Amino acid sequence: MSVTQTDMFEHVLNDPLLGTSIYANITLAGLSLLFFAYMARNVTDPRAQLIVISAMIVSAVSIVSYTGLASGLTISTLEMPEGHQMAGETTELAHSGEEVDGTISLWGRYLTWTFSTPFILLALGLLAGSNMTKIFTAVFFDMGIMLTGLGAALTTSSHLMRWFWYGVSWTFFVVVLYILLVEWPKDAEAAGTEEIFNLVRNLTVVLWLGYAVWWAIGNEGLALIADPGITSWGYSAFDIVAKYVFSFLVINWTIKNVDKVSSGELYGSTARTVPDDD
Ligand code: RET
Repeated sequence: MSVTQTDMFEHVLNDPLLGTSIYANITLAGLSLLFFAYMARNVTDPRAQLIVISAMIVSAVSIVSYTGLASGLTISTLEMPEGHQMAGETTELAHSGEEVDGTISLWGRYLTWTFSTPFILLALGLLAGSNMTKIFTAVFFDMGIMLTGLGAALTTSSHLMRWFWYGVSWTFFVVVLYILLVEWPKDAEAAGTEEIFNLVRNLTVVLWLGYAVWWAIGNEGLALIADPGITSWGYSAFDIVAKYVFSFLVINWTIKNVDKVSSGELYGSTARTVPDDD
């Protein structure tokens, strides 16, 4: 039997674990957006506004992401290749009790992380007073992490190729980690924002490592956690902290320290320095 989009929609609706992992985040993202808009209502400095907007975009993309999952649009049952722990597995549809081939993949997550996570990095880079080159590099490699992660999730031709994609994704991740752990701390120190930067940077690094490990042990990886509902709740829990708690910390600090971010040089390149008049 082939699985339709309606099947996936109904399955999410009738599987309490999987369903709540999705609906809870739509609710939280919506409430966060309203709350952040209220918090930042008096911010007029454009650079502080850019930090606030970046953080808010993360929640906005999250609503899109989870709506894709809730509607069944970005969920599929995938038949894993030979060698994979879930090869030959079937899934019982929650609404009909019917057994269908394959395991459930919430691949829409990886697709939409491509559009949400760059704004986490933009907020971090702006807080650190980074120049444009480092922000651009972090954003590009970050998008690479997510798109190759999508490749890993959707590849059904070969077990090895799934892990090859995973490895490629990690090489992109190493570049982002380097910027977060080596480059931006220096910038943040120079900008005098190291306290908040280090706090939200630590939160980001720990959680992002969590996502990468979770993929490896979840139903799409080694399937040490074979239940798609539990796998999904893991990401959903990470999302709550990596998106809404992160954004709250960033926005709350920014509205109280507008002076510290407004003077920063976003572009920071030598092209903008005015030559001495002699
Ligand atoms: C994947 C699998 C392939 C290897 C690596 C991964 C890393 C994912 C990360 C995700 C962060 C997501 C966030 C989402 C919030 O909107 C794609 C799981 C390295 C770091 C912060």
